[in-house]
Amino acid sequence: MTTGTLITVAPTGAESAKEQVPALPVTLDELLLTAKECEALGASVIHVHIRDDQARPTLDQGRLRETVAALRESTDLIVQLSSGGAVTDPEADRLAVLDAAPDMASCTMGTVNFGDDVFLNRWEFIVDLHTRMQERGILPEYEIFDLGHLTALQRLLDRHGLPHGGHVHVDFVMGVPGGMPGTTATLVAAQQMLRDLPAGTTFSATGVGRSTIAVLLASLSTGGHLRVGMEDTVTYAKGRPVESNMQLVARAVGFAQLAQRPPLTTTEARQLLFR
Ligand code: KMH
Ligand code: ZN
Repeated sequence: MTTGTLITVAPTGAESAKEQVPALPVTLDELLLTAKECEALGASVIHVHIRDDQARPTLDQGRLRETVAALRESTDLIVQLSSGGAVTDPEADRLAVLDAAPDMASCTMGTVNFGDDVFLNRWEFIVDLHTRMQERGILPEYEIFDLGHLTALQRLLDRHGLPHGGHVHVDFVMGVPGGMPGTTATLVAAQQMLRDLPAGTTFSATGVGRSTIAVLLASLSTGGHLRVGMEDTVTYAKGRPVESNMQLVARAVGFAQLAQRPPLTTTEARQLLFR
């Protein structure tokens, strides 16, 4: 059944440098302003990476807690912390992200080449993340960078049970150099593989870089949801840098409305994910 569109904004990420992308929100104030404006436009979930005073990616526990509290104070967005961090972050720090008690956290379902780097996600680490989230009532967003990650997710759920609350939500992160391509054909293949996952599994999709628009359109037309933001997209169109996350959310909202799948409110998003 086709529903409205869950729009997740991923405003910062861990990959872009502030010097190269000045519009990137890196301070708490910048993040809060972005979050409020994106919520007003139609976002209902925020996928959060934070930065230190030098704008470098960090998993500092104090800052994470402060960020979760401030987002809850200023917005009604569902707060999803990244447990992926940066490719250099140790597993212990990535697990400790859960101590900041977000509503959701990402859980990447396998190792993937990531440009010149490797984004390492060992099986035991994935199991640890999944079971700790189960125990603490944090809803995972299973990040799928390659089709085999869906097979790993099926194995995880078979062996270790459903997430807390029972709803399974995945996010296809497409077009990472080393992962699955951001094409309509690949998204359709990924969506077909969801048949092997529990009934009612929902998916979002995001296309990194040049695959942004192809993935956005494919996701809307196959009943999927959307993730947009400067974590994945820093060029709006050929030769035009993204001016703000709001520009990307506004574009996604426009496409969703054209598809007659308007953005879910934060209340509707909670009903979808936490029912
Ligand atoms: N920064 C990437 C290495 C996540 O947030 O969980 C991992 C990432 C996925 O962004
Ligand atoms: Zn991320």
